[in-house]
Amino acid sequence: MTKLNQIALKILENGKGILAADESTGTMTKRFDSVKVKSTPENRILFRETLFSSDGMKKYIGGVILYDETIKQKSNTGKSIPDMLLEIGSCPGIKVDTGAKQLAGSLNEKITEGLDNLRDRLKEYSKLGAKFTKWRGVYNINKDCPSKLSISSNAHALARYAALVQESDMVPIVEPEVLMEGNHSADECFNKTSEVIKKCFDELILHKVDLTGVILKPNMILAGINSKNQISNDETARLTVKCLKESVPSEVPGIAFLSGGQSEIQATENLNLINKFNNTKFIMSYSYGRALQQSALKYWSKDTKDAEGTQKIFDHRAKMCSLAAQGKWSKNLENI
Ligand code: 5MM
Repeated sequence: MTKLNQIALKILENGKGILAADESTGTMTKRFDSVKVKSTPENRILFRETLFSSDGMKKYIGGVILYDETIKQKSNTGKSIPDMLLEIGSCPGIKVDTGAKQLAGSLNEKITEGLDNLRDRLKEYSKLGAKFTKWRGVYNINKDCPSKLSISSNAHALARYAALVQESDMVPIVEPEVLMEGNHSADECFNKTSEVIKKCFDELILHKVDLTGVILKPNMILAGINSKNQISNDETARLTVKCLKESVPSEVPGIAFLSGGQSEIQATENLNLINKFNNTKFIMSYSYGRALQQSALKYWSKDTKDAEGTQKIFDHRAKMCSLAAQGKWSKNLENI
């Protein structure tokens, strides 16, 4: 077992998953605006530290994806955030892409940037304590998209990123997110997601990335949010497992889904069903942002000093996700 494979397994084994707390300042400001909290560096670390110091972190969160601002902040005990996480047995990770920009030559599609100086930035993050990283490519579905150009250029960027990350002895999370926006069918989501993931692995292999030291962070297979033909959670789970079984090389140790705008309960229920139908060797867990934090953020915004109450809500959500990652969740467990 390589060191990178060990890190990937430590993050995802035993029903643990990932907390995606890597919202850029712009996204965090939108989240705070929605609950009427001022988005300042102090408030951002206060909310995040409230989650990071909860009981549930030790039991259910194997890794936290941080944002550049957060990895350099200190906890109120004076410890660095990575040290605080390492102490409770959770791996600190870092988002290293610099965002999705307009892809030249495309019909309004995006290419994720951040390769410039990446090798040096990775050295710095590794010194700060990061054990893994994240890079997200985004794809829309409509009659012309995602185009071959967007599929191929994002896969190329993801592979170059992943190769550099492994060179720095960290585990790359490869996140190709096919968005839920639109009126496409679940079949179209299945076909496009399969094409996107296969292309990513073609490029990862070309760039000699060690697949045993990679975590894939994909979307689930869903109909577009504006589609009249929504599918059941059962169908989502079956199609998602089928897609990943056919598109992901067997060496990959783990898959950690994004929630992508699903409600907390839907993201939990779908993950649970995915694990019930999982006939692969992949660990199937979570790397949720909104589906782990939404209720906690709402509660916290009413009284930002009530750490205990906020943590109770976060711990419950994390426990439900962890049960779902083992196929042991059921709706009646939601009543606290
Ligand atoms: C947590 O949000 C992440 C960062 O987004 P921005 O760069 O736009 O601020 C995002 O990449 C996230 O990690 C994934 O999309 C998964 O989050 P969700 O909320 O979809 O589970």
